[in-house]
Parts: sequence; C-alpha cells; structure tokens
Amino acid sequence: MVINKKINSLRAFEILDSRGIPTVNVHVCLENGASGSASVPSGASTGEREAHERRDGDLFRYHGKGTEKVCRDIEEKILPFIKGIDAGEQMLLDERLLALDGSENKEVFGANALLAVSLATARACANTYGLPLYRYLGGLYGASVRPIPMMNILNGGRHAENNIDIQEFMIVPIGADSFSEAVRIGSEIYHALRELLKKRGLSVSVGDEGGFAPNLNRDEDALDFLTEAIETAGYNTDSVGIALDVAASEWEKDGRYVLPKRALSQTCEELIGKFEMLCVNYPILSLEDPLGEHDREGWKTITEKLGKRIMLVGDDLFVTNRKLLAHGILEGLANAVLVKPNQIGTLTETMYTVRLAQENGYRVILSHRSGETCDSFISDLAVAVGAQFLKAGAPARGERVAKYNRLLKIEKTF
Ligand code: 2PG
Ligand code: MG
Repeated sequence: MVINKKINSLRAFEILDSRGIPTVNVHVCLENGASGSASVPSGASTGEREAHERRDGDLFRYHGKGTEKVCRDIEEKILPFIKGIDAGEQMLLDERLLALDGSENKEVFGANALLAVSLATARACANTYGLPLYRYLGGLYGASVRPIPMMNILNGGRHAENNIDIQEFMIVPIGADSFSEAVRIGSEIYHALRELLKKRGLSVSVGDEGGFAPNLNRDEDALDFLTEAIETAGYNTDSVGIALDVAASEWEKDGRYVLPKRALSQTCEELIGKFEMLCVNYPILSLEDPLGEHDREGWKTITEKLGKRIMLVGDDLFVTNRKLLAHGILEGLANAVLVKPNQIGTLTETMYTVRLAQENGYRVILSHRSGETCDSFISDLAVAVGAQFLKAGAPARGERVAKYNRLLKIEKTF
C-alpha cells in the first residue's frame, strides 16, 4: 500500500527559548493527516562560521531579536516551494530548502527557519509510520547505541555571570552500565556538588545550562570541587570522568589568548602547557575547543600532544560543517566533533557531517545549545546515528532534562 506523505501545510510560531529570547517552532501537516513539530535552539558562544541565525532586527520588539518575520517567511515563501514534496524524501526536501535560500550560509531565510522545517517534516514522516523518531531516523540496525551523557554541572564563560573563564565543567559517567544509571550517577553528583558549595558559603544559583555558577579563586578550584563531589557521592574517578568545554574562541585576541574574567593573557604554548598539567592532575577525558577556531597550528600541536590520550572536540572549529570537518581531518586537527544541527541548518547536512566523522574515526557528540527549548530531537538523533555522547547541560532545568528524560524513555521501550 502506498501511503501519501506529501507536505500539505505548515504553521510557524515565534516562541521563547530558555533565556527568554524568541526562537522558531514549526508544525508541518501531511496530506495523510499526520503532523510533526520542531523548535530550534540558539547559542551564545557561537562559532564564526555557523550558518546564519536570522532575526527580525526590529528594535521595538525583543531588542531586535524577534522572529515574527522569520516565521511569516516560512509560511508565505517556504511553504509554496515545498508543498507536495514527499516527507519521506528528506534529502530532496533539504536540497529544495538550500536551493530556495540560495546563499552561502543561509542568510536569506536563516538556518533557524530552514532547520525547523527540516526537523518538523522528519517528525511528521515518523508519525505517519507510527515509528519512534530514533527508529525512523536510524533504521532497523542503525538505532542501537545509547550515548553517555556529558553533564555540565558548573558553568562559566559566556553562560554565567561569575568569574570563571572556562565555559563548561562536565561529568561523564563512563562506568555506568546503562543510560539510566548514568543519569542517576550524574544527578547524585550534581546534588553532592550543591551541598559542598553551600557548606563553603558559595552561591548555588545556576547558569544558562543549569550548572552552578559560583565565584572561585581559580578555574582549577572548579575541578577540585568536581572531583570532591564525585567522591562524596560515592563514586571514583575511574567510573566518572571530567570533560571541559573551554570555548577558547572567546579568548582569541591578536594571536594570544586573553581570559576576560581573570584579565590574563597567555600564548598558545602556555595554554597547551596548562592543559597538559590539568590532564595530569585531574581525570580529564575530553577537552572541547581548547584553542580558538582560527588557531589551526595550535590545534595541530595539541592534537599531536594529547590526541592519543583524551578526546579533543571541535565545536567552533567545525560548526557541524562537513567541509570544515574534512579540512580538519586532512590537517590532523581534533579527534571528535560536536554536532549541533542548528549550526548547519538542515537534517541532511547534519547527517553528512556525522557520517564523515564516523568514517574517519572521529567520535560524535550530539549537543544542545545554551538557549534551548523542550524539544528533544537531538536525543533521538544521538541514538539513530550511534553517537558515543550526548551533551545536554546539567541534570536540572526543564529544557535540559527534556533531553535526558527522552533517552530514559527510549531505553525502557527499546
Ligand atoms: C557550546 C554550546 C553548548 P552555545 O559551546 O558547546 O553548551 O554553547 O550554545 O552557547 O554555543
Ligand atoms: Mg562548545
């Protein structure tokens, strides 16, 4: 029996993200009556070469950050161009979206507009077949691996108003037997950390991704707190490792690294030396963006020095862009890639980047953005592509736990 899965109509909505800034939600309806929705997230420490996130620019609304016109264009200009396309032809749909936009970096309609349409259509198609999204995206054999969560329990950098320069301090329960065990361990450590901070009279208010954001004397103190929290919760650093997102592109200035909160200026060599020391003194298993996106020489050196021992994750360096990843692979930069669908703007392009990484032995980490919604598409996608890790913030706050909760459900119903 042939099922008619043609796109029939859609609605686009201006909604708020977790920082109270507008973003885009799209609801796609097919001729068969099935439908699907998707919301797009938004970053704060964005890579320069990310696909364009379009905003209205009307200073009388949301300080220029509204998405009302973006949504109107989805309904009035994008729909007529994709109406009648079979929702199961995701590659064709995404090609059409790219052709319609026609610009180098999705400047015309915005990656936020295109991605919302792309993801909502995939959901509508999965719903047509009555399949869970991960199964539809991954096929019968593709969807088999549950990722390990990377939980950001202490926030700094652009995500918090404290004095910490490193953006994210994450715990990674590598020794857990299952995803649900990993979540339990992560949550227990998160609460152990809360108690430790309170006992020392430090703030337990949280940053954008739900991690605590205290003022500390040195960034290294955060690592001491993490290791202490792991131990007081009853675990050891063999079963729970630490990952950092340094977000060092934020520090790059005139060939040096200037840490804005500490007003400290360092050379690339000094910074690499510091990371080598940190890896000796703490159970660090992953460094994301340890150097800036322009510092290709530095990336090469750090990959040679540390790449055999730990994961070196390119976020701003690759921005989920297949071409940039291909260059990085040729030059020997990093050994893992952070995958954020909104950095590139369609599901198909995201899949291409994942595939290229996997073919070249690069680890894949599916990731949220600091400005999020409760959409958990990335959880299904992580399972579908067999990503080793999922980074979705602290085990707290609705938009963060939405991702972990989705995986808890997938694990139970697999
Ligand atoms: C990152 C992300 C998510 P943002 O740098 O990895 O944690 O932050 O969304 O602000 O770019
Ligand atoms: Mg990052």
